[in-house]
Amino acid sequence: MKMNKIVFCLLLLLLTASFVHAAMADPSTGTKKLDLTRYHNVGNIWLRVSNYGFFGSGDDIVPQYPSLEYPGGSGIDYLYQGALWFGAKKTRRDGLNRKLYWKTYPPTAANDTLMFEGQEGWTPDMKPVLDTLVTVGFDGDADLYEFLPAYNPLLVSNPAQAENYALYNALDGIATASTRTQKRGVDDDGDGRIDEDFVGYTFPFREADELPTQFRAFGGRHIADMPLSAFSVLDDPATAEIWFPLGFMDLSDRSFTSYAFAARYDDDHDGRFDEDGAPVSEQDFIAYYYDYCPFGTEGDRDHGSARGRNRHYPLNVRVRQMSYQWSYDYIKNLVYVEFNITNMNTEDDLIDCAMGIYMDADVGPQTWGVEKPRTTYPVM
Ligand SMILES: [Ca+2]
Ligand SMILES: [Ca+2]
Ligand SMILES: [Ca+2]
Ligand SMILES: [Ca+2]
Repeated sequence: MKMNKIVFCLLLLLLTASFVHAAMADPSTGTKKLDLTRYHNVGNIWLRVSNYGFFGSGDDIVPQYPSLEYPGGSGIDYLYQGALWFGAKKTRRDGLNRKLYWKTYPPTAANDTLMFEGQEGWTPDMKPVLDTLVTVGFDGDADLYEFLPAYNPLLVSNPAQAENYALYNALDGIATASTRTQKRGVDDDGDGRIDEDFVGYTFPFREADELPTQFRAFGGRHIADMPLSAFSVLDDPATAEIWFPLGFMDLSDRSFTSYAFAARYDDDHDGRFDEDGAPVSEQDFIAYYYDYCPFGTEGDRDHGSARGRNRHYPLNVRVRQMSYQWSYDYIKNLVYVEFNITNMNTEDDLIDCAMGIYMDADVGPQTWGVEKPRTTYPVM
C-alpha cells in the first residue's frame, strides 16, 4: 500500500513536469531592459545567468543560450529555466506606517479586528500581524517576475526617474571580473592600496565589530578611503589568507544613490575604472536586484504578462547575485552561485527566512531540427 502511494506520487510529478511548460523568459532580443547576455563558459558546464534571478535559456531558441549545457559545447542542456524564490514573515503596517496588531489572538473569522500601535485600547501585549510573503524571481507557470534590477521597465511610470532611467538602464546589467586579470589581496594597479576599486561600485565594509579583528580599522569605510599604512596588515600571509572583501561588504549601504552598482565606476578617483578588485573565479558575474523599488515608485512592482492577475507584497530585500566558474580540471564541472539577500527595511526584521531555487529541469539537445517545437523534447 505504501509503495503504491509512492509510485503514484512519482508518476504525478512526471506528468506535472511535462505539462507545466507554460511561461517563458523575456526574450533577450530588443531593448536592453533586463540583462540576459551573460553565460558561464570557461568550465565544462555552461549556464546563462541574468540580473533578475532567472537562469537558463527558457524559450530563447535563436540565439540559443547554454542552459546547464554539459559537457560544454555538446549542445545538450540539463535545464529549461530556473529562478530564485525567497520568503519570510514580515510585520504588517498600515498606510501611515503604523505597526498593526490582532485585537484578539488567535483571530477568528468573526473577530479579526486589527489595531495600530498607540490606538485607544491597544496594549503592548497584543500580537503583531505577521504576513508570510514569498517573492519569486520567475513563477514558471504564469509569466511573472518579482525580482527586478533597479532600472527595469516599470520605472518608466516614475516621472522623477525618467532622466536616470535613460542614463542607467543600459548600464544596470551584469558586471564581470576574473582572477585571470586581477588578484585578491594584491595591489593590481600599483597605487599602494589593495582591492580598492572593484568592478562596478565597491561597497563600504561592515561595522568594525562584524569584521575579523585584524581588519577592524576598515570598519564602516570604503577601501579606497583607507590610508596606505592600513594595508600593511596584509603583509602577514595568515592575515592575507582570510582577507575576503566581497564577504566583508555592507550590502545595506544606501550612500550610492545612482543604484547603478554594476556599471563601471572609479571608486578611488584615480582616472582608472575597476582596475583593482578581488575576483573569486576565472569568470565572476555579479548582478543586483530587488523585490521593491529602491526609488519608491508607486504601484505594484511585478513584471510580465501575468502581472494583472497578481498582487506582489514586497519583503524589501536587495539581492547581490554572484556566480563563479573555473576551468581547472578538479572543479570545472560546476557553476557556483551565491545569493546575498539583505533586509532593506529600516524598522522591521524579516523572520523565518527561507530560500529556494525553482528549476524546470528539461534534459535534451538544444535542437533536433529547426521545425520541431521544443516542448516535444523527451524527458530522459
Ligand atoms: Ca587604483
Ligand atoms: Ca590598488
Ligand atoms: Ca580607479
Ligand atoms: Ca569600481
